[in-house]
Amino acid sequence: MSGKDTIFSDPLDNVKAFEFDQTVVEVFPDMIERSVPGYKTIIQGISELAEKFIQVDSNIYDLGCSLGAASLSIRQKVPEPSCKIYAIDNSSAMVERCRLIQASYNFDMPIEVIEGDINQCDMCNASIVVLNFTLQFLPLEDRLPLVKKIYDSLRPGGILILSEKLQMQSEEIDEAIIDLHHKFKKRNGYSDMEIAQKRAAIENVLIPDTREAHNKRFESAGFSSFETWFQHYNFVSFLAIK
Ligand code: GEK
Repeated sequence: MSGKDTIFSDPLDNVKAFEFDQTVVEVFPDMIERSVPGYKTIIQGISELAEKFIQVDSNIYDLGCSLGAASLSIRQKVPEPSCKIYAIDNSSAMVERCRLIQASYNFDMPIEVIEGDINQCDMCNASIVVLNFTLQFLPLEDRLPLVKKIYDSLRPGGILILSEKLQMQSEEIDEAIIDLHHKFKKRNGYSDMEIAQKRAAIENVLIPDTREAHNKRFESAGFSSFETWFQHYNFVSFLAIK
C-alpha cells in the first residue's frame, strides 16, 4: 500500500513549496523513516509514555496525525476502552488514508480520525496530547495559542509529547548538525540532489524553533515540568507534564 519516496529524485526546474498531498501520502512511511532520525524509537516511546500517563475515561489527541502512526502505537500498547483517541490532520489525503489504516486494526480503544485545523479544534478532558513533528509546520504566531489550548485541555498529571526539528542556538553548531542529518539521509539512500531539492521545498514550510523558544513557550503556556526525553542530531522530543 505504501511506496518508496522518489518525489525529488528527478531534477526540477522549479521546486514548489512542500505539501502533504496524495503524492506524499503514497510514500509517507518510507519518507519519514528515511528522513527523521529516531522516528521509530519516538513512536515506540510515545506508546510507552502513554502506558505510564494514561488516565481512565480521558481523551487522547494526536495532532497532525498524518497516517496515525502514534495513535496506532498507543492503541496497540494501551488498549484502554474507556479512553478515546482523536487523530486530527488538515490534509484530506492523509485523513482518508489514515482512516483506512486505523479501520484495519481491531483494538479496544476507539479512535476518531478528523479532517480539521488543529488551531481550530476543541479539546477537553485530555490525559495525553501528541504533537509529533507538527508544531514546526504552524505559523509562528499560532504556536503559543495551541500549546496554551493543550495545557488548558489537560487534566492534572496529563502530558504533552512534542517532537520537533530544532534550530541550534549557535550557527556554527547548527550547520554541523544539519550536515550530519544530510549524511544520515544519504546513508538511507537519498542522493545529494534529492536532499537539496527537498531542503528547498521545505525551507519556508517547516520553520524550526530553538530549544530556548520551546522552553519559553512551555512556561508561557503554564507548564512547569518539561524535559527532553529523546534527541538524535537536531531531532528532539519533549515531555511536558501538567
Ligand atoms: C507521525 N505526527 O507520523 N492542522 C492539522 N494538521 C496539520 C496542520 C494544521 N494546522 N499543519 C500541518 N498539519 C505524524 C507526522 S507530519 C511531519 C506529522 C512530517 C499536518 C500535515 O498535514 C502533516 O500530515 C503533519 O501535520 C506533519 O507521527 O511529515 O515531517
